Amino acid sequence: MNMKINPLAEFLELSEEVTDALSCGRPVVALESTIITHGMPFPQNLETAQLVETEVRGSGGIPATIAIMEGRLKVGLSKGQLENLAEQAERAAKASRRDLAVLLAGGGLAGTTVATTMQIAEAAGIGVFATGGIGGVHRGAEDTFDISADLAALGQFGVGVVCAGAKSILDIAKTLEVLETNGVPVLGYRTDDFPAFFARSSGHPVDHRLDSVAEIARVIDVQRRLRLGGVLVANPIPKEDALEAGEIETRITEAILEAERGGVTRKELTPYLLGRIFELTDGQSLVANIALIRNNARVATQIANALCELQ
Ligand code: PSU
Ligand code: MN
Repeated sequence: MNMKINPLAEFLELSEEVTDALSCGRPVVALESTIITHGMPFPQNLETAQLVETEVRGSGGIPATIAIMEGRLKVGLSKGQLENLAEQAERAAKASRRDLAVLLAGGGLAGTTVATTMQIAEAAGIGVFATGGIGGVHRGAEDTFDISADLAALGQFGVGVVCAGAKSILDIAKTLEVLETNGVPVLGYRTDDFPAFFARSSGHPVDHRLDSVAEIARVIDVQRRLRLGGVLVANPIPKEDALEAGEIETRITEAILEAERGGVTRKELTPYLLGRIFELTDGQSLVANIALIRNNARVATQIANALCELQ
């Protein structure tokens, strides 16, 4: 396993349960924690994190929520640690890749983004990761150059990331272009169309449609063995939970305009937009958000299971 030679190993701290599961080839699913610290308000952030872990267990997997605590890379949090992170969200940092060294050197507390979670999951030997939506190319990036580090990480780290596409706070066409540049296969799980988080379709096609978790697991397996980087699995929000596309689009546009007027940029931009969308939809977006993450956790566990069967 590459864990031994990965330089991050020095800072890794796997829970006993995750260590055991990995050593006996049981399915493990990595989960990010920026959604806990910066993606949702308390106490919904804690409730969601717990529901997602329960979803993984219910599908026969072991959840490995990843976060930075006291300068250690935690893989698999105890009940108390998860509660702590959710309650202390206000003082936790948002750890993208450029923040890692500072947080490790200084002993900080942080939620990990998709980028950092992928990096840590790969170092821990975990092949599948479930999240809600990835970061990407922001609208207006031709002026701001605001492109999430998630897109570079997807090209680099050998992990399959199950998401519900990307929120239309992003420029989805440009996001797909950068994924292509970075060599990331975008697989649609039972869909031809890249989903737009709250809506099942963005109007942009995926690279390849695959209708079974076994086929997806085989692609992730080859990608990892050849060290080609990550795989993005796009899993649309369940029909019954999807929001009306026009309605949510109006709210998103409103939130983006407010951010521009308020001069919100850089690492604050994504959390700001997520928070405003939540407020502008009277919490309706949060209900959809929780439903799609649970759905992603379920599919990710099935893929992790199929990956175990290959090995
Ligand atoms: N998009 C969402 N929900 C989220 C995020 C993005 O719909 O919670 C979080 C993820 O952790 C993602 C990060 O990795 O924001 C991207 O932040 P930035 O755009 O600053 O790279
Ligand atoms: Mn950014």
